[in-house]
Amino acid sequence: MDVVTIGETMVLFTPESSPMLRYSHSFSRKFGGAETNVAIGLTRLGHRAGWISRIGNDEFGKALISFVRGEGIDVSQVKIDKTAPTGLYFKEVRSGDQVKVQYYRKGSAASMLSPEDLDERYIAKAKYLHITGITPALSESCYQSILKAVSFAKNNGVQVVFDPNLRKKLWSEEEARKVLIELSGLADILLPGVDEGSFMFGENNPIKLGEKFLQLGPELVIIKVGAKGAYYFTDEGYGLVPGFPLKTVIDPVGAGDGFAAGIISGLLDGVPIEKVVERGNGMGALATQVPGDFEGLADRNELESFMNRSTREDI
Ligand code: KDG
Repeated sequence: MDVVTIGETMVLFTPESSPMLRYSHSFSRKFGGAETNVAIGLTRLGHRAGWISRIGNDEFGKALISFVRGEGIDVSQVKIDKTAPTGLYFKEVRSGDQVKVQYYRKGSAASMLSPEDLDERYIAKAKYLHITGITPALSESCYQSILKAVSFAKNNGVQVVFDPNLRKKLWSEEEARKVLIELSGLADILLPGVDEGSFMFGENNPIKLGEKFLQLGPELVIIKVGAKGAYYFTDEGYGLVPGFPLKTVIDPVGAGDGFAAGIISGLLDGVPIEKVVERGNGMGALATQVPGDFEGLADRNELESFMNRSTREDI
């Protein structure tokens, strides 16, 4: 196993007969969840990924697990919760940058995940443990599960990759800030957006943020600055890797997950840091070109040909 991830995947409905949730009377059924989006990106790039979660003992749970399994992800650590339902969410994208999401996930099966669900031997087999700030927001037992998974990773020399993925709809700002800073300090590799950094520290300058994050403990910090690309920071210095210019953004949801998949893939392949970040930028950019949270994630050939184009404006 290359990467193990933990979190909730939901059934996603997007409006069909009107772009607005309020007026649409028909919906497409899809799936979405930051952690499986990352796992899908990784399997498309040829890596092996496993997912830890709970799903409901319902039709949506069955559809969801078949789908994730079909993407080549190991689902042996996904438990079926007998009492709680699979979470749902609805997403409206009016134009590339105007997105509204409505969750129906309170008390969901995934929010029942508890530390007893985790098998240390399973996490120990991975090279990276990927976690996000969404899972600890779901419930106290999810928060405890994340702490436990991190301690299993640390006991076994598995590197922890943390993407803060701030979701203000899920918890209070105070709680979010406290836990996101705590988990940033436990990570080996940290992937915040500049907006998340400013939420955590009240600082908008990416260079100053990079220094603050490094002081918390991670050995590699990569700060996303939207279309401009991303800055990387290590003890040896920092640099900006420019993003790929795009003519349009069709659906920005999942771009950060594509980015994370590209970064972890580059690290697994041992390429130089600039190439790691470039791969993250490429996967993140491609995720925005197709409706859906992960549908645009590329395989290696698609990614290579996108990154090697002399002009990328024509995508
Ligand atoms: O990063 C994309 C995710 O936000 C999306 O797939 C759904 O996991 C999700 C969430 O909690 O919003």
